[in-house]
Amino acid sequence: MSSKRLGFLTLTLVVLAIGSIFFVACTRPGTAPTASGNGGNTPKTGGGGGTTVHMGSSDFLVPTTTIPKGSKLTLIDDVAVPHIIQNGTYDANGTPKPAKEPGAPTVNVNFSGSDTKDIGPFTTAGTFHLYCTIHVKMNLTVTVK
Ligand SMILES: [Cu+2]
Repeated sequence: MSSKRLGFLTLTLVVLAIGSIFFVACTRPGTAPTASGNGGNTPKTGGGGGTTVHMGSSDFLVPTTTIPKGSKLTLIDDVAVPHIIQNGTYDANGTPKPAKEPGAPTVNVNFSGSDTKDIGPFTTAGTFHLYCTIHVKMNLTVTVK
């Protein structure tokens, strides 16, 4: 009878182990690194123009974001990796195409790593492309409404 009890205990441990694996697997990709303590990468829009986009070691954590006309966009470098963000985009082949759309703010911002900077304000409605001149295919599309 003690072996039956042991079996139950083992089963319980296995279920707990599998459960925790699922928990980790499910929570990990969506929430991104929260080491910065900044509450994830979900773009937030608020009265103060507080839309944020996080950057990883070689990418924007979201490829697109939408902000209200007249507001700024806050870029947050989550890691100790530099980025140089300018107007333009990489094409499908990874070729950099510097370009500033009509109505786009001039963007030329250096991140030295683990820092946060505002760009804009974006005063014209439209779709604007930003890229990192260091990291190939590090593109961000900003839609201003
Ligand atoms: Cu970069």
